[in-house]
Amino acid sequence: ENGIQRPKGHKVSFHYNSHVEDMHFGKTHPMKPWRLTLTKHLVLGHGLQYAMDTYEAVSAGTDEVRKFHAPDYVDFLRQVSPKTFPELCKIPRFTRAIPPKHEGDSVELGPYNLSTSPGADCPVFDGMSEYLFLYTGATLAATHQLTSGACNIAINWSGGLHHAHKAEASGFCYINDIVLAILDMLRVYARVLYIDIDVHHGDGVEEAFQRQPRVMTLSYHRYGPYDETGHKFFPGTGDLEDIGLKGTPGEHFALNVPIPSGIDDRQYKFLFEGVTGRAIEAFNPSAIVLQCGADSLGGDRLGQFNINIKQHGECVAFVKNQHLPLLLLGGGGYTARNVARAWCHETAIATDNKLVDKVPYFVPRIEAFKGRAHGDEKMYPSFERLHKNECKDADLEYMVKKLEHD
Ligand code: ZLM
Ligand code: CA
Ligand code: ZN
Repeated sequence: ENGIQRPKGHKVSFHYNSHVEDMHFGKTHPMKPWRLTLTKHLVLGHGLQYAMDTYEAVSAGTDEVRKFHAPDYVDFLRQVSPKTFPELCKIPRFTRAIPPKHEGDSVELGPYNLSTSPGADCPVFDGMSEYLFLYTGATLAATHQLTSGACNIAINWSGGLHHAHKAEASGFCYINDIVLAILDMLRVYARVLYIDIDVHHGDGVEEAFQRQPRVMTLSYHRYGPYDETGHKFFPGTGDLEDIGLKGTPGEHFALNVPIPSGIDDRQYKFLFEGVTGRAIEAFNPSAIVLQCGADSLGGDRLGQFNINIKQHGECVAFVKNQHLPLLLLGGGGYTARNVARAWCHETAIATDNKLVDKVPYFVPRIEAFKGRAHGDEKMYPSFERLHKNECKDADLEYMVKKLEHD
């Protein structure tokens, strides 16, 4: 009676394993896997499971992860935990990866940019190894559903970790499930378009395919000085001029849309639909991967954009309307309640459903997460805190001119 129906004319598969929710990056670390609990409960509360095929994910295999990552890095990730970390750091094969110390370093880094210091972006935490291979397993299962033709849209909200490098963790990302998915898709599809609406630059994916004309990467992100301190917004790459590795076949097959803070719905829609539409026209992809990082929403703890869930969802709808095999992945998103609302809304878009205002079925309240949650996290407060910064249309003009030229 909530009116949830299976989509007509296409199939959606949803990949998830609740085990990833139990992980803790550390007390005040911005990445909170329990945002996936909220997402799951909203999806189930609305009855969206009846509109798709749902699959419990299993861990990715070592060999599957080695298709992109260095063998020694994969071995390290398989074995690492807070208990084993000090011993692993002494093994000669791994000590090569320990970066030199610099005066004034606040966190002590171990091999592969991993650390047990409290302030680290990529901490070593309990259950970490299981977590990494599970989110990767979910993405690979979703990919297989697509490439085998079992579905047209496959979803894994626990994936989309776009910063991980071949032999280095970066920005809360350890295994680059996106690169692994695209490598697998290239066995079936002639050309894959990767689109990234996370507020951060999708540097790991761009780097992996910078010489590759069969993959076009397109990232929309905050770019430029973070604040008055002059520090750049992470990861500091993704300039308009970065178009793939010069002198290789991959040149012109990377696109970057650097955006000032405070961009609103209308401006984002204009940029996203204009640039994505042209990219699809020119590249003629056989399949699309969309990283749906929810830290591009207004009010995000790390993000600096002003876009609403409605516009975020319209990006998904625009890509879906291309009627190509589509892999939908998560990514960033640090104000948990908004992440859940966005990804539930986008699950509804993928399955051609409209959600009712109230969740029809019982949904456990946030109180269930006491001890892990910050006191300020409530389930459904109104969505009002927007960033003060305003993005002037003129700030976007230069970019549109440049992109039109290319
Ligand atoms: N310091 N704790 C987005 C990845 C963004 C690099 C500056 C660490 C944080 C942040 C970690 C508990 C995606 C940087 C930051 C402080 C060097 C970033 C631990 C707060 C905390 O309270 C924190 C003590 C931590 C990290 C803030 N880190 C904010 N921004 C970025 C990485 C990932 O959304 O794109 C995809 C999932 N890192 O700015 C520093 C330069 C480390
Ligand atoms: Ca992005
Ligand atoms: Zn992000």
